[in-house]
Amino acid sequence: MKEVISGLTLECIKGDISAQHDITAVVNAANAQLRTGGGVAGALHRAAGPGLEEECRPLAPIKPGQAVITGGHSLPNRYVIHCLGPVYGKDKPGEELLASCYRNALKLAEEYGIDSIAFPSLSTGAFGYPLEEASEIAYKTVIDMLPDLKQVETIRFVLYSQKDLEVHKNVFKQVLEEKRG
Ligand code: AR6
Repeated sequence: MKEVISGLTLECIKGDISAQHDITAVVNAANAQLRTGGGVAGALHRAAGPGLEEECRPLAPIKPGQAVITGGHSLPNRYVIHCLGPVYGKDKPGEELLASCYRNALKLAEEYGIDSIAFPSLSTGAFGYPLEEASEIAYKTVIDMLPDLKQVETIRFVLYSQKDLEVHKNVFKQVLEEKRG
């Protein structure tokens, strides 16, 4: 699903975050230590190679809601933006911390002149955030920021399964309807 809003393209697709060849910056669902892990972090660190963990070391630890940027190493992307999402039910307020991840990642993208950015569904794997709730926060936060973005032209959500993509599509439509009244 793809929509042009305030001149920017916002889309959601099924895919692997470590294989987004046409995107300048990919977002990592990081851990506080910015080390490799399961899910998204595992896929990105594997594809990037050991240089990514090395570059990450002096930037760690990060706090929930925070975002830091590194190079992409062997990934097809110039940059990786690492976000630490909240652990559901533990890091509070979860909604605000999750929204901060999306806001801080987009702020970094603007600072670095990044034209395209791809997000995974932060916090919805190992960190246990219910997908529907998390995706509502993601779309509301991103759509609210669109009018202020000068560098970013494309924002993509990459979902790992068809089921997750369907949830995202529905929430995306719903949030758009609410915003457009
Ligand atoms: N591409 C796109 N999405 C993916 C991929 C992939 N290759 N792999 C998993 N997903 P998670 P979190 C989906 O656990 O919840 C890590 O081990 C997955 O289905 O990667 O923020 C870190 O080290 C889920 O919907 O991130 C941290 O300790 C979503 O991406 C912790 O897990 C996020 O799942 C971070 O947990």
